Amino acid sequence: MFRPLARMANNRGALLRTGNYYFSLAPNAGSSPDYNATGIVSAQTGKLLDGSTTTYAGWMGNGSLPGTVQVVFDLLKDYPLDRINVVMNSPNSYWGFKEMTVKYRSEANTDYYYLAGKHVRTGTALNYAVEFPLHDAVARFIVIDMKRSHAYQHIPLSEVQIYRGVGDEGTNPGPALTASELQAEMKKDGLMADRYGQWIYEDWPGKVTTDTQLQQEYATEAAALAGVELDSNVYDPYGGLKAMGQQTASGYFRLQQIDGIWWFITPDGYPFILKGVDTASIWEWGYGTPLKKTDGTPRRVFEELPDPNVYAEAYSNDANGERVSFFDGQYYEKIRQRL
Ligand SMILES: [Ca+2]
Repeated sequence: MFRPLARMANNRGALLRTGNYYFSLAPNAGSSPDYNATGIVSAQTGKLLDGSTTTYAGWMGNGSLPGTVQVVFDLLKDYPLDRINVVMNSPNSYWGFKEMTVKYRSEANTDYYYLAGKHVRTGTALNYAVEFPLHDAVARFIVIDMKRSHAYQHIPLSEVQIYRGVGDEGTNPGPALTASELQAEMKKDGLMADRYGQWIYEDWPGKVTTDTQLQQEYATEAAALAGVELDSNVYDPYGGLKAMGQQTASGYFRLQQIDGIWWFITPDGYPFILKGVDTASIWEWGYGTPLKKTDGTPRRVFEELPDPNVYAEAYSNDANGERVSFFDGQYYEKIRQRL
């Protein structure tokens, strides 16, 4: 029986052992040859893709070492990926990690996406592995961040199992990144916010996915509020409770004790209960998000920013730095629908 060759070649699940990787900090423990590796390590000879979960790169903790160590992989071209399994087997209880993030990007995409946000270590098992699904997303570059619980914790990294997904591999890839280019990759941000300012990596009821949905929500909200009016049989024009009886109408808001209880009194003389929500103003810059890092370079955490020509009010630049508020951006999007 004859089948087209392409159909027979289903490589889903095949382990990729290709390309190079680079450590942010040379491992000072574990199995050679990664021990003390300060340059590019080949996937063919390194210990992270050697198929053994007992060979590992390790970082001994001490008071002066960075809290986070990183490793970046260059697969040399784009691959569709099924999943990445990061194995961190500890020789004893002094080894482990606190949390881990994994992010990836394809060759053409300049921005990184995180895989499943952030993984926090649970339990105390010495043999630990974290699986990150990619669902055939295309990646050439992968960055793993591993954070210590405290300065003296040792971090092990035994094996990084990169499984191929279904799809086409990249064609005409650029040259392998140099050590300094790989260092630059490790410093890049991962995207966090979508074009509505929402967290990218989770879904929830009501999460906005289209402009049409936002417009519909405004229309629904406007319709719900259209019939709302003050019941003058129950309230005075300031919200004072008529059933409580009228006190002196002084023409201003004031306090008065009635039967031993202090009340707010409206200008018309009716008691009322003051319910306040603090700092809900859309002008409150606590809702703004910094656009730049402390070194002045852009934070690459936004999939798409509000168009500054349409939503100029979403931007501010003052003593707090340059900021964007998606709250304002959405606000003006809604207002625009009303016109
Ligand atoms: Ca290994």
